Amino acid sequence: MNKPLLDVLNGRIRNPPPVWLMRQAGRYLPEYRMVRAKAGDFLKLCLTPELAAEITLQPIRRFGFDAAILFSDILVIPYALGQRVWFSDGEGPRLEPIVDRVGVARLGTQLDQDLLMPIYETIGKVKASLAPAIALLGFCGAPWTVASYMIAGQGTPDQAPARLFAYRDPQGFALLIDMLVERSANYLIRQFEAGVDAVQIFDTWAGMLPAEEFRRWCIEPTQRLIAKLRSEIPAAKVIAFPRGIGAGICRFISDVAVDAVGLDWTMALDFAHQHVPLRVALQGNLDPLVLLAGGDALDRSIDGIIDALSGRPFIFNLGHGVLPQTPIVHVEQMLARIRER
Ligand code: 1CP
Repeated sequence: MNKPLLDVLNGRIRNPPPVWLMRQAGRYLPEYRMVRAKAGDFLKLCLTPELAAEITLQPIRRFGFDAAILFSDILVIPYALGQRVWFSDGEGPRLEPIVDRVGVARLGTQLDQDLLMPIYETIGKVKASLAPAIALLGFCGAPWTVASYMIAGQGTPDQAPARLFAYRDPQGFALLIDMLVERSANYLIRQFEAGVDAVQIFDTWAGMLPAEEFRRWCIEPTQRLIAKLRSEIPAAKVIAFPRGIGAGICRFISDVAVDAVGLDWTMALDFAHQHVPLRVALQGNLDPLVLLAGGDALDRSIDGIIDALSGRPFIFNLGHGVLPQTPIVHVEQMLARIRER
């Protein structure tokens, strides 16, 4: 069956481009807030197949996006490695911080697959009720981004705790990164076996590192993760989202074998178009704030992106996740604009 998003990942140009949004299931949707309120606990939501499948499908029913993304979180990996993880309301995720090498050694050596089983079950359920033209995306966090939460124990503006850890004890930090490479590859392999069509690797904090550390902690581990994934699933389609890397995209693309790269909203599209070879699709990069603002600014931004990238394999998306205050009519306006041009 013909899935526009997979077509693009296979190097073809689609007009209009396929579209999905990072965080397309979430708090801007009243139907999400209802299920979320009933479930109470966010992790429970991720680990209950009926609820996670329902939430994954909500934005597809409402908007008809070209891809569904598994509803889960990047922090289920630390959880399955035995770290304490919880989500306190209004404050975001919390983890028991890993402060030194001893803390790294205390983690489980294997993923607790029993804990992750509900996620693979969710994939099966979603797959069974998804129209054939719609792709199902799995995902994981990149090792650097996941490690940064494991060390800080929470979101931070600059990932200082993980950067300090890596400067003070590079070998100890490498132990954690290597463990995440192995386990995340294993997790993605299981997602493909359960039925996802492609995966996205979220490296939200890739842009926080100096060039040499970017190479060592983002580029190199991500490349190893993908190589390990493809040693089991040779045809695995992979989208990377290394946020905030600017000109670092040149190095990233030459060293990491991805089928598409997600651009954050600060990336200049003429630069990306010029430096990313045509065999790698581009994805992005509408500013989530312009989707919130709506109006002429939204139409102009959409036109600018499509005009810049419609001559190459391209997937329309935001430059980061949908903001909770985003009006639903603006998402409808966006889709109409993309599809009626
Ligand atoms: O209160 C709520 O309802 C929870 C809000 C929420 C949601 C809807 C969190 C907590 N996670 C999610 C879902 C989620 N997270 C998805 C689902 C699929 C989708 O629709 O896109 C995905 C892919 C993620 C991935 C994720 N989690 C990332 C990478 C992408 C990104 O947005 O940068 C990161 C950094 C996280 C950690 C996390 N989980 C939740 C929050 C609020 C955060 C960010 C914490 C911080 O840095 O302050």
